[in-house]
Amino acid sequence: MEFTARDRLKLLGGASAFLLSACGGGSDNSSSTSGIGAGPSTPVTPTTPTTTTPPPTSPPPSGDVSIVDGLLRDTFTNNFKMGTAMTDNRVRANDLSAEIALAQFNSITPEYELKPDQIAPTEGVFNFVEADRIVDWALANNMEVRGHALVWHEATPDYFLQGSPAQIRARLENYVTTVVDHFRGRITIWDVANEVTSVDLYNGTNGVGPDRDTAWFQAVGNADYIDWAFLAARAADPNAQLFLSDYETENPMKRGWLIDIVRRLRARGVPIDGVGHQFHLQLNTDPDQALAAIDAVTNEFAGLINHVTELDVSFYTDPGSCWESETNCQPDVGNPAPADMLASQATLLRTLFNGLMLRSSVETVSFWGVRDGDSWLNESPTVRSNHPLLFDRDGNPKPALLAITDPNYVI
Ligand code: 9MR
Repeated sequence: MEFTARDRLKLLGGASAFLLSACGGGSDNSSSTSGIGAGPSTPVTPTTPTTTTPPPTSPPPSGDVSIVDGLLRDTFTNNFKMGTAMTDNRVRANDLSAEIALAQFNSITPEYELKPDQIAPTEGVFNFVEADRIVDWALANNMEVRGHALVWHEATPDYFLQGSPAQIRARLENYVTTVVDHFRGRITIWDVANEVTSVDLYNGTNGVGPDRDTAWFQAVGNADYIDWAFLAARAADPNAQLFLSDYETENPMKRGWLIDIVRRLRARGVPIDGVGHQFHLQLNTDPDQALAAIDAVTNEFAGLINHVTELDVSFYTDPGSCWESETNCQPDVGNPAPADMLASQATLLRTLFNGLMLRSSVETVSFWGVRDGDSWLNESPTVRSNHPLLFDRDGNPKPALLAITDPNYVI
């Protein structure tokens, strides 16, 4: 008798506190549900069965493993919320990833429904249908919602950038005010500005000081648009937490520029509550550099919150030419994922999570998707199998998940 991942979720949902079987490849078959390493954690409390469905009479296929309902969020309950990106389409399709999200996560970031090209594709016309639906789904299931993102140079219709700086400012303020007001009391966290830090890491020509030379920067003539968005968001909902989020803060140079921008915002009295670190990592990323990014924010700005906003660990380390023109991309590693790479990923994430648990400024850690097949990294920078998340394509927990939730799991 074989069980699909969906079957096992149903069997386990809210009912059992045991692992069905051990994962192949080195697990010690421990069913420990305590946190990783020395960090504070709360053991998973078995919940009262809500169903009379009997447990399976035969074990699932060898090498298969299921996890108890709530294992992820409960492991880190004293440390931070566990989040994932999710789409309204997946929720409506009753996709397995949406089911896993309900069972394992307590923070949701709508992957694109809250972006300007979705909410206001035409000037003056606001469409909140999809955004409302996924936000209300998350709230109905007791999940926090991260609003992503008010200002970004991508997923933004051209009309936003037309006219004089004063016109651009008025349009941006109207957009931010309308959107934040619409979700006031429902969305408590906003990525106000996304990816505004210079990417001038190598060639010295693209950035302007710490600021990224985005279409917004060019249209306005400087980076004041960041200030405008934060001020409007604060005015529209004084209770929402306002974030600046960016990728590659694990790179010391980029991190330094981001810190420069935050320092400037604070010097100007611009309201910012936290920094989001996307952490789109690779197997060869040094997790200590990611932790150093958290520490840099905390050391420089006492009281600022840190979120990990888009975590994934790619199996590829491509040259810049792959991202720019899809040339010299690394060859497809195939599917299923190579065991040694799964182990490297597990080791990296265990070190990262052990460190995150020790840092009290970290309040939410979000993966950018649930199952490997969901990830943007299967198409970017080129079409290829990638395995960057905690669950495989069939919804089975990967070694990385077992490594971060069970200190006794042998990688
Ligand atoms: O994963 C997202 C993809 O589904 C969307 O089509 C795309 C454009 O809206 O955005 C992707 O998410 C990006 C995020 O918003 C910002 N950081 C990089 C993410 C991957 O491109």
